Parts: sequence; C-alpha cells; structure tokens
Amino acid sequence: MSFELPDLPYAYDALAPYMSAETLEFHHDKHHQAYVTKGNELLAGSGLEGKSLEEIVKESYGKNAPLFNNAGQHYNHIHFWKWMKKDGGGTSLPGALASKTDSDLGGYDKFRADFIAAGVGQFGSGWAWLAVKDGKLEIMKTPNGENPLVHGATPILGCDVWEHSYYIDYRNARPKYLEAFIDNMINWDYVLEMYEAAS
Ligand code: MN3
Repeated sequence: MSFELPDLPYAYDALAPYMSAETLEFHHDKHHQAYVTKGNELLAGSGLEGKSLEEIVKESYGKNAPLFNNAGQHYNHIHFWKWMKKDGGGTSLPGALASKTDSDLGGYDKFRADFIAAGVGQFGSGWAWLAVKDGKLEIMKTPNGENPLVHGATPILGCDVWEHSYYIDYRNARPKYLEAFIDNMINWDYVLEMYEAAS
C-alpha cells in the first residue's frame, strides 16, 4: 500500500491555545507530508510494497533505516492527530482505562508524572508512549521514528516530543508542552479504542 496524508480530524485552530494553528500547519502539512512523500519513494522497490503500514514498520526495522524512519513517522503521526482533540485531556478516563491505570501504573497521578518524565527524559527527538505489552499498560519512550510496535508492544497513546511539535508554542519548554498535552489535549476515547483493539 502506498502512504497517504490523512486530513486532520479537526480545524487547524481547534487545539489553540495549547497547540497553535501555525504549529499544526507546519507539522501536518510540511513534516507529515514529507514522511509520506519520502516514504513512498523508499517503499518502491523495497519488497514491502504489498504490506500493511504496521507490517512495513516492523519489517523495515533494523533492515532498511531510511524506509523505517519515514514509515514509522507516518504511523506515529496518523495516530498522533487522533490522540488529540479540542477540550481533551484531564482525568476523565473511560472506566476500563481508569481501572487499568490504577492496577498497572499506580493511578492517574503517577501515570501523568511518569509519562511527562518519559517525554522530558527522551534525549533529542522522539516520542513518549503509553503501550500495552503482555496484557499490561506500560510507559515507554523511543528515539526518532521508533515506536512500541518494534519492541513487542502496541501503542495506545503517544506524544511527539520532536521540537517541531512544540517549539513555536513553547520554545524550549518541553515539560510545559507535555503538561498541556496531558491536561488539555488527549482524546481518551481514541486511546480507549486502541486499548480495546490491543486487548
Ligand atoms: Mn512530528
């Protein structure tokens, strides 16, 4: 399958003031588009053309770094747009996720602190994740375009901590961006949908 840029599931200004229209215009229209364009160039002749995006990500990992980087980022961003919504975030987790957060992660407050720490602690570009591994929720971090799929886990929430995701709105204040992501932007309904699909 060839890669295609999905539309944002909301208006460019829907997440302001936490994520500006200017950030989303650059991030979606330029950065994500570049992963799609470059990914399609690299997919041609790779032997993985007929595979699903998830398969391309897993099968190119460690074998075809240029394709993996672009396919991984395409996968990550498709979900990243859907992991955010207007008036999202906060403690309003759907019941199944709330109880799982309590049992596996030590409760919401610890989840929030540990997720932010993962994002802040990712040196350079990368992602902070909430993933399902062996039936349990786990907080992870990965560099560059990597994601939990290549570490035997299924991502259900991810936050892009590349500077292009926050520098316009927060400059170098990555912790403030991660706090705003958790408190004001997470689309918990989509996290639940991915959790249910992973379970
Ligand atoms: Mn990005």
